[in-house]
Amino acid sequence: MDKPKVLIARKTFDDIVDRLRPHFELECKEDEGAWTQAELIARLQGKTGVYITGTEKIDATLLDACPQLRLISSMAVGYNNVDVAACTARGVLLTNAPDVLTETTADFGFALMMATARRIAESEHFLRRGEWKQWGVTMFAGSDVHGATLGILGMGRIGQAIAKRGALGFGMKVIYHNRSRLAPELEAPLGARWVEKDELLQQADHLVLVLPYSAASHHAIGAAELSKMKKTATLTNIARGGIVDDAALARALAAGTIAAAGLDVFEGEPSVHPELLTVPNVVLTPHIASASIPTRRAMASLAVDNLIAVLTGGKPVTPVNPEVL
Ligand code: 8YV
Repeated sequence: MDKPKVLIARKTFDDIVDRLRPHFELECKEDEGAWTQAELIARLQGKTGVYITGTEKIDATLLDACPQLRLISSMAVGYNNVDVAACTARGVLLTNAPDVLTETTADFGFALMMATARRIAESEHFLRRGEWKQWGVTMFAGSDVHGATLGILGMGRIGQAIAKRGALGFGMKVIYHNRSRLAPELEAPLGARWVEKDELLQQADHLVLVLPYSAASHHAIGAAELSKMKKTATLTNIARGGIVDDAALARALAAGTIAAAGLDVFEGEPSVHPELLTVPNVVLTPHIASASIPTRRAMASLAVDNLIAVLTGGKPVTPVNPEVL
């Protein structure tokens, strides 16, 4: 019997991909970067499974053009690039990669928040430009992280891991807003308190966004929300572009509505709003929060586990829409 055909739509770790070879006939993207949508659809012809990242767009048009596709295995935890309802309607299973990236992503979120509060990138650029002629008492003086109020919008696994770092490592007071409250036994060790969104905006010294992107979270932080924050506050977004209105944020940073921002994700990335590139009080990174080698390997490995399990007749490890099974 012919082996099922699987497309590896993004270059990934060769030794991990090799685990698929005994089971499947593979076609692999050989270079970095993504195929165009038309090319992705062309390559998917005849494929039963596909390995994707958080950037490939899987929509009804693609699914209708690839009727033999049964499994979409993503190495990302977030899946706003996939139309899950369209998958489910066509009996296509989606699997994602939760848990394996939680701690690494929380490390990065905390690092980005600290870099933002302590003006690390801004001062480094100043030094590289050769502008450091003398030391000054308030030169690049920022705000403290230890003992400050950490606000978290979206208190899932990554939000809780950031709260743990703040509360236990830096003596921060933790407040959060989420659709549902954490169980008391999860709140207690962090001293975390659920608050309304407005209170979160008003009280946080450092606000970190860790909520999934959806129509409901589109522009959850815009001009109105930014105007409720403290002038000394920082905003860190490691969640998804589109949760923040980047144009409004650039204006708020220029006007001093808030002190600074750290952004790992952008609306329409890899494009970045041009005004964000010109304001000094923002730290910009190219969507790398989960980018440690061990974690990227674990994410790839989980995606491969899902492909092998599902397409050899087993149970998915981390299904998003198990109702199709
Ligand atoms: C990924 C992410 O690096 O997992 C996610 O949702 O945003 C990142 O960890 C990216 O999507 C690549 O798949």
